[in-house]
Parts: sequence; C-alpha cells; structure tokens
Amino acid sequence: MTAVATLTPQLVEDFRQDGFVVVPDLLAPDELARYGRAVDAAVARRSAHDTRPLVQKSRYEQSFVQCQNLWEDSPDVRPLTFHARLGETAARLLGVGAVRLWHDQALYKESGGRETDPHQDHPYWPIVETDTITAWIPFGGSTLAGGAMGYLPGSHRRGLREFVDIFTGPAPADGGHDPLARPELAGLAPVWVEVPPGAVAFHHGLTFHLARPNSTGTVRRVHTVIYFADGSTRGEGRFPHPAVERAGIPVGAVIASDVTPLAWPRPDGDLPDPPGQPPA
Ligand SMILES: O=C(O)CCC(=O)C(=O)O
Repeated sequence: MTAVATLTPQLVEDFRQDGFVVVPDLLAPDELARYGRAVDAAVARRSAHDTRPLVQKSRYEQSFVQCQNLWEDSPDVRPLTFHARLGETAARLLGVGAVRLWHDQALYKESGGRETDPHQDHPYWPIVETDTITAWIPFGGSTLAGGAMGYLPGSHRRGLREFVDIFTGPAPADGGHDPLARPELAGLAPVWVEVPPGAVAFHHGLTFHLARPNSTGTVRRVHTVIYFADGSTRGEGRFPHPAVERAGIPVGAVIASDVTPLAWPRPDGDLPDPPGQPPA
C-alpha cells in the first residue's frame, strides 16, 4: 500500500488504462500558497527581459510562458519539484521503484493565451524506455475557461511515438498537421479535466494531450515536474537535450547524473544540490 493516502488502487488502474489521472489532495493549502508564490517569483525573474505583448510572440509562446529547471536557481521551488508525495505518486502510477527528475517547468498561460496544441511528450526526449510521467500542478486549480488540459484516454497504448512540431508552422486549427486525426487514434476524443486546487493531474509521456485557451482575465499558473524511471537509458533522440547533453550521457548509457537527480525515494527532507552548470 502506498504512503500517499489519496492514491487509491482504482486511480492507479485508471492511469494504466487511460494514461492520465487526477490525484486529489496532494498539496495542502499552505503548500499551494507558498510554492505558488515561489514559482510566480521565479517566472517573473526569468521572464523579466521579455516585454513583448502576446500578439508579438510566436505561436508556441502564445500558448504559455515556459521556464525550465527552476529547481536549480530557485531554492524556494526546489522542495516542490522534489516533493516526496509527488515523486512517490509518479513512481506508483508508473509501477516502478524509483524515479528521476527529467526536468521541471512552469507553464504560465497568460490571459488571452491560445490553446496548447495536441502532442505526446515522450518523442521530444531521447529516452529509450517509455516509463515517463508528468505531474501538472495548477496553483489555483484549472477550469475549462482558464486553460484546462484535455487527454486522449488510452492513447498511450496505441503504439504511437510521434514527434509533433508544436513550435513552428501552422496550428491544426489553421490547416497544419493534426495528430489527433491519425487513424490509430480513431474513436478517441479528448476528455477535458478541471483540476481542483490541491489536486495534481498526471499524464503518461505517450498520452496525447492538449489544453484550452485562457479566456479568463487571470494567468493560469502551473508548475510541472517530469519524471522517468530510474535505470532508463539514453536513445538517439531527434535533437540534443540538455537533460543528457549537460552531463555527457552517451547513447545507450543509463541516464543518471546531478542534472537528473533521483526524485523518489530520497531520505526525509533531503534535497539534491543543483549541478554546477547554468540551468538550461
Ligand atoms: O500546460 C499546458 O498547456 C500544456 C502542458 C503540457 O503539454 C505538458 O505538461 O506536457
């Protein structure tokens, strides 16, 4: 039995079937408030140089402000990224004994921010094995109007590993490639999920997902933590990725370094030191 009281066997089974799940009451109100302030400050500091209005940003940038590896240069964010309940939940959902951090990232969808285009995460990462999972933590909860996520249930079990270019070119809504139109995904429609404050949504690295535009007047404030099963090995990958390049992990080697520390299990209260190189 797990030490995370709200992670029931049914939720673990739901995750295996659907490739996503919302686990209630993982963070207490005081933790949400404290870590929300810490990530707000980190995002403000990292993005202070960028004063462009939304309309001048690229298609990808209009979906969210993205800041990676905040745990490295924001000591107040570090306990959230390495929060034991999050890491344990990720490991239990994957059914593995230990998970490492791939990277964390804040995804702040501005007021008026466009949808997040559909994609799988794993094809962006040079990891051979597919035991990967993201914890999606909305500090104020998420709503349909404010940029909630949608997931294609069971799409992680359809044998697809498709690299989708959500960075450049036209969006599916503007005639660009639509991964959800693939015949392998026939019969699947997005399940839109509102996450209450304190709950955390988890999705598998192979689950197709997307998010709604933010039509509210406030920012959708989300921190995410991406985990992979300890013992996973480096694949070729499409592009160099800082999570392995910074540590010089060769293709075929086990991915283990201070860039991707063990997230769970760790001794109580123990946090890893950031690597001695600038954050990605
Ligand atoms: O927050 C979003 O809008 C998208 C999140 C996402 O794609 C992810 O966490 O993998």
